[in-house]
Amino acid sequence: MTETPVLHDRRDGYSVITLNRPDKLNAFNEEQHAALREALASSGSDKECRAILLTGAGRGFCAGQDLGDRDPALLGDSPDLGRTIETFYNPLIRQIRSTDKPVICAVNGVAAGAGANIALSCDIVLAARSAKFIQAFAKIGLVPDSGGTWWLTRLLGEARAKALAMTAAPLSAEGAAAWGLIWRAVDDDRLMDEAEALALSLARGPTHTIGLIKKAVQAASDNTLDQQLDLERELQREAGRSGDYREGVSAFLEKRPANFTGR
Ligand code: LHQ
Repeated sequence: MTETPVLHDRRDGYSVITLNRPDKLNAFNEEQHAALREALASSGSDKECRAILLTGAGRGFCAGQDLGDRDPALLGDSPDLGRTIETFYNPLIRQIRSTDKPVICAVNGVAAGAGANIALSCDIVLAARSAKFIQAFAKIGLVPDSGGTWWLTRLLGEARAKALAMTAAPLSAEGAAAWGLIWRAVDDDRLMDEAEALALSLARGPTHTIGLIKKAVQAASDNTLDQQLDLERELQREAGRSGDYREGVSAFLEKRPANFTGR
């Protein structure tokens, strides 16, 4: 077992968080959950950190739950997996969705089970061309969790959602990008360069406004158009009072690059 289940690297304006149990394809045990939550929380509260990049060590991104830790043979007659979900996975997904900093996921290899759905909960997902997304749950008699049924249905529609979830068929990175499940598939050897360039550009962007954009887009699918128009009005009011709006317009009028401070 690796000593540090999550690596947390602070870079120039952003942080890189790496799931680090490569021998298990970064499958989650409780230590890895705690370390990831802690790394996300500390990036969230760090004023110098304006974007978060999540990836995996080794050849996989994440194979979901470490099944050795949830082996029914060891759990007794009436295991309560709902408790695992409520204690570990749901808070993690809520944390990723509610941090106002953009979370980029660089899917470096297979993303299976909850690992696929943790990737899909991030704001911008890049995947190595060799990576695959697998809703592996049905293969072990479980239903997709960590928002899987929500992401698949919202992003792909019922037909594809049901087929992927019921068959556990792997979906290639290119297929995921073509279907609109992720942002882009990139060549394997370019993945981290592209992901880091994206993190850096977001870190140098109007961070507060990017948080407002995240809030608006996430609210859109639950809102009517009228509600969304009202929300946009409120968020634009807030963005219009930011220093970055002032700077963005000055830079445009002066034909120079904007120097955003994130406030
Ligand atoms: C693993 C795992 C793994 C342990 C690979 N655990 N060791 C929530 C609530 C509570 C309980 C249940 O779960 C959940 C949420 C979930 O995530 S359920 C879904 C759990 N995940 C899976 O069912 C995926 C299981 N893994 C696989 O199907 C394959 O490993 C994939 C398709 C991901 C990759 O296949 P390969 O590239 O052929 O790699 P491999 O199978 O040879 O795995 C490499 C090693 O990693 C191997 O160990 P070994 O000692 O033999 O080298 C695997 O045993 C280990 N590993 N996933 N989830």
